[in-house]
Amino acid sequence: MAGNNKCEGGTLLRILLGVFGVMACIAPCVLGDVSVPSGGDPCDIDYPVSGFLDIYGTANLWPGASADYGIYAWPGEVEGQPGATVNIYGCEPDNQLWVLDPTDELPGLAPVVTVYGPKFRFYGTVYLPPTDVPISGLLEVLSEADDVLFSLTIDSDVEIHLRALEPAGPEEIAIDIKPGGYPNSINLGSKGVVPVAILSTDGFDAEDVDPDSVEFAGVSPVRWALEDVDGDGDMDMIFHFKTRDLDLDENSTEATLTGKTNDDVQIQGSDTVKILKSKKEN
Ligand SMILES: [Ca+2]
Ligand SMILES: [Ca+2]
Repeated sequence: MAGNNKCEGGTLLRILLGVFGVMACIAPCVLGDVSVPSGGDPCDIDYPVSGFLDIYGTANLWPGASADYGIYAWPGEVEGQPGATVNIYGCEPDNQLWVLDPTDELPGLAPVVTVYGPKFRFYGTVYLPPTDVPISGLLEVLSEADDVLFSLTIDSDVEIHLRALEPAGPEEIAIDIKPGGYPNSINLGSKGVVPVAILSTDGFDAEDVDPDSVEFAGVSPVRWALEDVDGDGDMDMIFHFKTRDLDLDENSTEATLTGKTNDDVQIQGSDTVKILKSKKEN
C-alpha cells in the first residue's frame, strides 16, 4: 500500500500494453483490477478496466473510463480517515458506480463523489439541478441540448454532489489599441490617454460589454463610448485609459484588456504594443 501515488496494478499494465500493444483492447486498457490507494496523488482514469476499479484515494474519471466489474468508492479504513474522492467528468456508458457507506470494518469517513456536467437527469425523466443528493439509479449527464454525454448507474446511500461545470476560460475578443494605427506605440511617460477599442465581430457584440468591468493593463477607463471604430457598420466600444497608470514596462510587447459582458461572461483580448523609450522622465 505504501504510497506510490499511482493507480496500483494499472500503471504497469498500461505501460506493458503500450509497449507490446497486446491483447484485445487497443492501446491504453487495463486487464484485471485497478486500485487507487489513499494518500496518493490524484489518479486520472480515461481508459477501460476489465476488472474492478477500487478507489480509496482521489480519482478523476474522464471520457473513456469504464470498469467491467464496477467502480467502487470506498470509505476510510480507520476512524477519521477520509474516504475516496471521486470526480467524474466523463466515462463510458453503462458504468456501475458503488458508493460505500462506512461500516464497522471500514469506520472512516464516507466517500465524496462529485459528478460534473451541464445538466443532470435521473431515471430518464427527472431533471436535477446542481445539488447534493443520495442517488440510487441511472444518472445521465446531458449536454445543454439534452444529448446524453455519459451515464452511470449509481448505488449510494451517501450524497452525490452534482455540480455545474466550471465556466470555461474568458471568451477571446478582438481589441485594437490605438484604433486605426500601427504599431501601437505607447510612451509610458505621457500624460495623455491610450484609446483601446473592443471590436464587434460576427460572434461578438461589443454593445454587450459591461463598461464598468473593463480593465486594460490593470487600469480602469477614464471614459468610454459606443462608436463604429473600424467603420464596418457595427457598433464597437471605445475606451480611454490613463497612459501613466498602465501596468506595462519598457519590455512589454503585448497588452491585455479584460472585462465581462452584461451576462457575466468573462472576456479578454490582447493586442501588440510598442513601448517608446521616454526621453526625460522623472
Ligand atoms: Ca492599433
Ligand atoms: Ca465596427
